[in-house]
Amino acid sequence: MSYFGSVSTVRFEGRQSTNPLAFKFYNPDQVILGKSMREHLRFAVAYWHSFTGSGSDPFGVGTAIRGWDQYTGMDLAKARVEACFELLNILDVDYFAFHDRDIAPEGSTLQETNRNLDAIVALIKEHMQSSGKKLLWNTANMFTNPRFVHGAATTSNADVFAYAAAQVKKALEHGKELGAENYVFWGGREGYESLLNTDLGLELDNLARFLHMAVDYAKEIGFDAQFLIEPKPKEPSKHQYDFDAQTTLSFLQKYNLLPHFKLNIEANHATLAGHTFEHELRMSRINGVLGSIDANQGDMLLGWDTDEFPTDLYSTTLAMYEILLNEGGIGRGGVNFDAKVRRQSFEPIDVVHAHIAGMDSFARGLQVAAKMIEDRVFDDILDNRYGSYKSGIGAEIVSGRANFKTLEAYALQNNPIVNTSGRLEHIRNVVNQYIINT
Ligand code: XUL
Ligand code: CO
Repeated sequence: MSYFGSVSTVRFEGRQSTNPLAFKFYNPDQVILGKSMREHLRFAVAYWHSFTGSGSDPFGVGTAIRGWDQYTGMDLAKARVEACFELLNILDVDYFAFHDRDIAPEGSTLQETNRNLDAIVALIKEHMQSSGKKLLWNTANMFTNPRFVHGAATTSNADVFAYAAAQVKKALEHGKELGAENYVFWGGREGYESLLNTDLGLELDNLARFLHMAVDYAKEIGFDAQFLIEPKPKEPSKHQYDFDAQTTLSFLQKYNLLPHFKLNIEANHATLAGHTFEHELRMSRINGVLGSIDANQGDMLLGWDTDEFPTDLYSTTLAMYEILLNEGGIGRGGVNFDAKVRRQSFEPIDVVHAHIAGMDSFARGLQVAAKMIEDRVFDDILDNRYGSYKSGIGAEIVSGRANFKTLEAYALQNNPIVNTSGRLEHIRNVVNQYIINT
């Protein structure tokens, strides 16, 4: 059974190609700064958008035409596995990512739910073994079921906390079984609506307790995936606890969780937090916690998480710049397309086009960012701009020799102060030139 028609594997044809089913920039074997594009980018397909999502929105039912929708229950779950591995082959993508509830239906008890999951995990494992495809990360969906109405690890109901723990325990076991390279925590319901009925301190302490238990259990069963937290400021919760990279860093630090976690930075979550994608990536990078990315883009005219496939070259270039400068690059992480086709793009082939667009946009971003690094574009800009710290009073400050008295003595005789231009418009011009000419 073919779910994507007679599409053969998408290949690199170069920037002049007019074949809609070819890569124009993503050439998996092209070596850039000592590593192939495939190794730099480690693309992943997101199960929930490409195989479980239907194109529904709050005002309308799903529009997506998907061959697997002829099935229900476990047959549907099995058909989705087939579809997933078919798409990975078509795109020549090595990785995928899923939530437990994406891959198998919930039963009427936790026992039955776990049995369903075990069966599909076994099927996925067979497909992974025969295809060589790998699991970038798995996670537990603790936001869809009504039991999580008050949260999961931050719920007001201890019975729900226990259920969530059982769910993550199982997910960690499945992650180990499938050799997941990372494990993600995204807390859609870990937040609150109103302080009028919320014990903020207890909820945050419980979240930390929960994460420590997960760390301990992974260690106990020998699951050595990198743990990732995926910050998001809002939606579905009004105030989400993992608001952005900086907030999450201070939470991890306060609760002694920093050694065990890195961050999974998502572009649209960054913009919802009032930041750029590159801000969140830089904040993570300079603090040594940039672990992986969820690649998508938001719509600046809309205030919610639209999860569009990334096509903005300016953003992918600056994102790849951060990843290239990150120690070890993307490391065990990857570029996971947490992105969905628009509701009007309802044919299966649209999913293929969407991934080609995203992959080419990141490949192009990688090429441009690498060239800017080779040419030391931003190094020179920063060396110039912060040159005053290289000698004299600036060198005293950064070496720790200065204090308020020595600085006052300096300031009293240093008159007038001279500032130089930041040259921002010129710099934007240079970035545009690199995007166009590289
Ligand atoms: C939601 C989101 C999630 C996480 C995994 O905005 O990004 O799909 O990536 O739970
Ligand atoms: Co995400």
